[in-house]
Amino acid sequence: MQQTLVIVKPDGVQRGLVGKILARFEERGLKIVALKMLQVSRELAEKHYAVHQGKFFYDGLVSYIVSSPVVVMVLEGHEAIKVVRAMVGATRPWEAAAGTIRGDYAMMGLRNLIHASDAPETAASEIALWFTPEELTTWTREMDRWVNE
Ligand code: FUP
Repeated sequence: MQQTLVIVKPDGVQRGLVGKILARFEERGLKIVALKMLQVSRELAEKHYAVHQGKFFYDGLVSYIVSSPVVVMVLEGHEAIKVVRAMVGATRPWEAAAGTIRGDYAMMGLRNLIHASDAPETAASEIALWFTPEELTTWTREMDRWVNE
């Protein structure tokens, strides 16, 4: 099973969309293996967005994610990275398809509600950045035999 990191960004928390977003992932069949709410430090934000350093939108991105608490989680499932990215929708919310999280709830630029890892390598490094190994649970979900064959 693959794991991916998802962050409900400040706009998602402020708009009261945490429950709706979590419900989508749970209903799809993804398993939550870690979940917490935190106020992001500038140091963590800079590490998370290191790949965007030097780009015109970098400063805004960092200031934005430290501006208000976020909810961060690790989701697990078959091809979880692709499945979650498809559910999140296009980076630019106005281009995101209806039915995706961004396409249903977001309108503009940085206010795109959610971050999701885009590849196995980034998922591994992002999970290690946001969670300690002790925070990652290993549990058996009873319904899994009905989700995964
Ligand atoms: P995504 O993987 O869809 O979250 O998008 P990226 O990792 O490429 O971008 C991270 C964040 O940078 C986005 F949430 C919004 C911001 N961004 C811009 O503001 N302008 C751009 O041209 C690209 C990204």
